[in-house]
Order: sequence, then structure tokens, then C-alpha cells
Amino acid sequence: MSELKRITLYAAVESPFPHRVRLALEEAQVPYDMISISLYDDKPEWYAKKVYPEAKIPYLVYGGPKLKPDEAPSPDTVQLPESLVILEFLADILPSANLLPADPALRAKARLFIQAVETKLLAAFRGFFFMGGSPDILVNALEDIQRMLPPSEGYAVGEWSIADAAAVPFLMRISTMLKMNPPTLQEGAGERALEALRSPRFARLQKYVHDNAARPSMAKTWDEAAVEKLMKVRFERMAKTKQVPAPHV
Ligand SMILES: N[C@@H](CCC(=O)N[C@@H](CS)C(=O)NCC(=O)O)C(=O)O
Repeated sequence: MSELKRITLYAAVESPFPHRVRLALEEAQVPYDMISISLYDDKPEWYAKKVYPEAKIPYLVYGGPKLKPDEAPSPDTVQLPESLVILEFLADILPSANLLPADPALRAKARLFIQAVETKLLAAFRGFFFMGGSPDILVNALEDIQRMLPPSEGYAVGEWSIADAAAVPFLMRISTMLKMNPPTLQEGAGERALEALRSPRFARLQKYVHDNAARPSMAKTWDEAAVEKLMKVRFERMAKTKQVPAPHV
């Protein structure tokens, strides 16, 4: 394997998309520099100007020297947006970390799981939490995800993989956000969703989240207080302005 280059990740602790990438980096046990980007009103101007014109996170730079926060990465580095593309890139450059299984059938299964997360789970997450949709939207999507897990134990495709990195940042935030009972939800919707998720019907998904939460990669990357703080501000703003958020979270 060629020598590993420096990895720099632009991220924010509260956001699920960069959380995916951090989980994979921690699981691979490779060093990386993280440059924190404040989101929304506080987003630094230099980020769009010097780093990524769309100004979203995550953004990964592979190669080059250590970067100061407001410095432009060198053009001869690999620079990638999009959390799922970054996860695949990490699996490719870090083959010994087994971020994806070697078996083609299991790799395909991992990608199907990721696709279900990106389409069904994210749509339900937005529909329920941000657009005041019914609890069934969330419960049905979570049932779809649960159904794709191995029956009694193990991660999405057996051993831990980037399929788990894709899903678990959202699953962790769903529990946290339900406990907050956001003002954007329909009356009683939060309690109904929470009751369903805590019921035996979701025993397998509960075990899956618990097993992921117990991994050192989660301990190093999950900051529930930071997530709560940011989401509280966002929910209050949405409830006040009845603003439907852009298609990101
Ligand atoms: N599809 C992208 C979504 C990235 C995304 O929407 N990130 C949000 C934070 S969670 C963001 O940067 N929002 C700030 C903005 O759009 O101004 C991915 O998977 O990386």
C-alpha cells in the first residue's frame, strides 16, 4: 500500500454528515486534522471562498501540508465533498481497515443498505422532524432499516462497515431529537414515535443502535449536548418562521 497522506476534514460536531466520515476515520484508526466550521449564520466567509464554494460539510482533503483553518488547500491534493463518496474513498485508500467487506456480495449489500438510509431514512427524518409529518413516516422508515439488519445480531452486513457509518449518525440524532420534543412536531407526535421506538417491535434496531453507541469510534465523535444545543436553536427558528429547511439537516 502506498504511504498514507495527511487527512484534513472540515466538519462540525453536531452534524450527521461529517459524523459519518469521522466514524470511519476512527474505526480505521488513522490520524486526521479536523477543522471545525460553524454552520448557518456563523459560517466563516473564507470557507466558501478558499475551500468549498458550496460551503457544506463534510469536505475532505487528502494530501498536502497541515492546514490553518482559513488556508486554501493545495490544488495537488484530493478534495472531496459528499459524505458517502468520502466513505467509499476511505474504504479504497485504507484497504487493511476493512471499512467494506472483501466479498462482492456483502459489498453490494452494504451499498443497498446505504441507499436505503440515503433515500428512505433521510426523507423520513426531514419529513417528520422538519415538516411536521406523521409519526408513521418515521416509524415505517425505521422498520425498513431494521428489516435489512441481520436477524439477531451484528452490524448492517455482519462486521462493522461504512454502511453503519452512513446510518448511525441519524439514528443517534433521532433519539436525541425525540427526547427534545421539538416545536415543529404535530401535537403528541413525538410521544407516539418515542413509544413505538421503545417498544419490542423495535428490539432489533435498539440493539443495533446500542452496539454502535458502545464502540470507541462513537465515544470519540458523539457529542449529544452539542447536537441538542444546535437543534434547539434551529427548531425554534423554524417554528417561529414556519420556514421549511433546505434539503439538508
Ligand atoms: N449530501 C451531503 C449533505 C451535506 C450537508 O447538507 N451538510 C450540512 C450540514 S449537516 C451543511 O453543510 N449545511 C450548511 C449549508 O448548507 O449551508 C453529504 O452527504 O455530505
